[in-house]
Amino acid sequence: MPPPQKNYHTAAPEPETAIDRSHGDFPVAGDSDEEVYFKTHKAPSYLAEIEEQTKQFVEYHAETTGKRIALVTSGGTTVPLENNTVRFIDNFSAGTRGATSAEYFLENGYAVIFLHREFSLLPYSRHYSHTTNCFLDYMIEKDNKVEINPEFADEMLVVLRKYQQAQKSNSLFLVPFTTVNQYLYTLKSMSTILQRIHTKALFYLAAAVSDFFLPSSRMPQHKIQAQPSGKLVVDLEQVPKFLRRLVDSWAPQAMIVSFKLETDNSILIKKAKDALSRYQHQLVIGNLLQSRKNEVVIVTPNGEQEWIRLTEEDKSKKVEIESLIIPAVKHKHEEWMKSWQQKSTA
Ligand code: 9Z3
Repeated sequence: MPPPQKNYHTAAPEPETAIDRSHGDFPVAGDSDEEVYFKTHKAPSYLAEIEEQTKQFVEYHAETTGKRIALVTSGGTTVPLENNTVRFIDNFSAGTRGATSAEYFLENGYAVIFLHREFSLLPYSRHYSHTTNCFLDYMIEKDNKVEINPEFADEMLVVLRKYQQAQKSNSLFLVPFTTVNQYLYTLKSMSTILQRIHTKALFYLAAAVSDFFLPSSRMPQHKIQAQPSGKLVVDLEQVPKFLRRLVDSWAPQAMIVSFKLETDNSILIKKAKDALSRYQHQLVIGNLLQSRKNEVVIVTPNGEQEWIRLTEEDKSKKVEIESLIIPAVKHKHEEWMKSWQQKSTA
């Protein structure tokens, strides 16, 4: 009797074509950089709590409002150089793009998870929290009481109403991070939770995440002391390219929009295209450090480029470029959702 058929097979090579082992084995397939990263770096202690709150937020909108959810990342990241951190490396981002975009997502009917660098700008309060817009300048004293300066009151009322509406409708969920490690862990957890709403999730990755970090295995516990050489040499590693994982396994059905920041105009479009072909996501918004508040370019995987620019008239009316970016992104998101629908009915 022939041996019972096995319902699995192995990938063992046929004896006649077997690899000549005398030359030594191929290296065992290694973990990806992201896997190594998560194995060798601890999750922030508060992560479980944030996961629980995120689940509730996502569940609420999935069950009650049916809104799409935009996960907006915003602000810079710090790269600590010591465990008890006295020194760290940081970057310029104040979170203006992220905070402003979050407001326009809310206005365009989205619920927003705002994953932001702690103490960077927040939606709505950003109008009064920056050093050039100190909230105290909006106040006056009258009859021993504090009042809003009538000059600004109308404008403030508009912002206040929008802010309260976002709160009342439970449409804005604020989640802070500080370090690259906290950012990566939180993004990973949230994207997995957002799988619940499939294509209705949109990632808008505006945070300026550091490309380099100091692995925890090499991080000194205490403040770095003066060196005999008189120099401080810092040996950083490359932050793993997590975007690929986000696209192919953490949030495979979500629409993913990343930003590409350059300072040299001549390489911006090429770098945006490279990112799209490398990570296989849906949209890159390119911007230059110098002109980021006045123009951006939206680049799609099929090579289309759409510049969004503020006109002189827009600028004089204080139009914010995000008020033009978000409807364009929303439109692309709608196309993305439709393309999935067509796939599933085909
Ligand atoms: C951006 O390009 C944002 O638009 C800015 C916004 C950080 C320029 P602000 O906070 O600035 O409003 O002052 N964000 C993404 C920057 C980035 O690090 N992108 C990575 C890259 O360029 C890809 S994820 O390689």
